[in-house]
Amino acid sequence: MTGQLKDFLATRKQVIEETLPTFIQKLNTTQSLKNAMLYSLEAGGKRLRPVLVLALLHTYKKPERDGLATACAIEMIHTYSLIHDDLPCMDDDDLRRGKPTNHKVFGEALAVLAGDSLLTESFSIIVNDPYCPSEQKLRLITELVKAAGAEGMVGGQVLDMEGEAKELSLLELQHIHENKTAKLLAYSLLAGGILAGAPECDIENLRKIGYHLGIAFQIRDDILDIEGSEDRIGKPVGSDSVNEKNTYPKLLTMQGAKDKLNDHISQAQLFIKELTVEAPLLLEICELIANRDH
Ligand code: GRG
Repeated sequence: MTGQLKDFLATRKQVIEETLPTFIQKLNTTQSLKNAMLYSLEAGGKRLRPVLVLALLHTYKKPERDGLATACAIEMIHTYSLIHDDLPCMDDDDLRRGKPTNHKVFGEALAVLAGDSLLTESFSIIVNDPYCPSEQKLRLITELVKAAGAEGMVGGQVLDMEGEAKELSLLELQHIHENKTAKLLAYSLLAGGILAGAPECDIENLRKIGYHLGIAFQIRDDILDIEGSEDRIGKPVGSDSVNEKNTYPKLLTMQGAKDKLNDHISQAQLFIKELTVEAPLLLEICELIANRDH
């Protein structure tokens, strides 16, 4: 990773981490709910999705301030999905981001409600963004619903649950992860493009880049569940195999999964080179996704 990318990631992560709690602190609601929301939001994480929004504004030489609210809204939706995914009725995990999961600290009922609030408030954050024109807000929200709802992440989670302990084809696995993981990640790029006023041809390219990066991100996740270090990923390794999950290494062998990951990264980089702007930062982020260790 070049010093420039390292610096970009570190500085933008800090801005996002300073801004995220401000949206929760100002809510006029009970402190116990705010505490449960803040606990998971402040538990760390790579902040990849919000950083991608800011990277797009940077790429189009637009003020990053214009993307900050949407970036935080996406991170809140991502955090809600992790809280719900960890619940006993889903993956039943005790550790997330190196800390006890939300329901272990606050109980199941408050964990469900903290997730619900993070999801709902994220829409309010976009609607109330003072830097974003109304037509952009409408488009941002329409696309967000497609990425995070029944036609996206939630639908993907259901397919994933239904596929457990069944032998899936590669196409079926791809379909699950396109919905469960890739669509929200792709939305981060798309939202950045919309906020930056990118031309329509670029917006369509950003969807393709997001698809390939999202699948690559998931393949790397599957690989890390076998080869990763518990300290780095913040949760036990080997849980996919215990939960009889269908994963890329299981379907393709470890080498096959690594080859597939590289194919998706190359595809993403090809589409990045077709954008109407030079995007060295995005090219480097592709490498980061391919090689991440957490
Ligand atoms: C419960 C509606 C609902 C959806 C859950 C995203 C998801 C769907 C579940 C998470 C399970 C999982 C391990 C998915 C694989 C890819 C993924 C989203 C990993 C976690 O994202 P990171 O690595 O996490 O960006 P950090 O902690 O860095 O933010």
